[in-house]
Amino acid sequence: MLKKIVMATNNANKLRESGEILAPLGIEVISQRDAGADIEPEENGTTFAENAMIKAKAVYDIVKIPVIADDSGLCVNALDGRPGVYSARYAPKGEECAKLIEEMKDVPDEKRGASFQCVIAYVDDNSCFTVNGGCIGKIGYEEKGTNGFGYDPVFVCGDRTMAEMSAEEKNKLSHRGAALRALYEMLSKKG
Ligand code: ITT
Repeated sequence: MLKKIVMATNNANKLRESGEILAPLGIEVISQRDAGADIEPEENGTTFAENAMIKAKAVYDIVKIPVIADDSGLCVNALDGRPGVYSARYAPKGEECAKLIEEMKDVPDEKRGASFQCVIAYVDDNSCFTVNGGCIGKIGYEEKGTNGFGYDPVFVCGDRTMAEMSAEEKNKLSHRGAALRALYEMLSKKG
């Protein structure tokens, strides 16, 4: 079972969370920059899986050791699944929650369902595959909490937003936690 993996991301929060989730499973996550791949591939796919694979392959071509990439986003039922694959481009960083609250202001309680989705792509010398994870919740009416990143302050899971949870609590429930645990299962079978 491999012990070290490079993560193809420029998002420091994804890198931190993935490290926290995989460390107890015995896998160390190294940033693409520390592995010598300072790139930002164009994410021109139309699905999470396509974009995750684009990022993982681009970094693998440089580092030639096992790579994972995370493509993720928030899918809001009342918005027909938006912003989805375009979550990072929905609003300038730091303004995504305010914009979403505004767009959802007339949506009643029972129609505020949403999910976080995460696809992890894995690439090494002789295999490439993707695994998925999801987390169901609701869009809140105001931002709450200061932990996490992105849409966490408006994503209500149980009785709190993800930004009100500790990193450990979020990682247990999150789409990223689910996808990375599925990755671990796949790698365990692979040997
Ligand atoms: P890389 O492509 O470099 O990995 P990115 O931030 O551009 O970084 P994505 O294209 O996958 O990554 O966009 C994912 C966006 O979805 C991210 O920027 C957040 O706005 C949102 N998102 C994903 N996971 C999240 C989480 O756990 N909590 C809050 N928001 C999240």
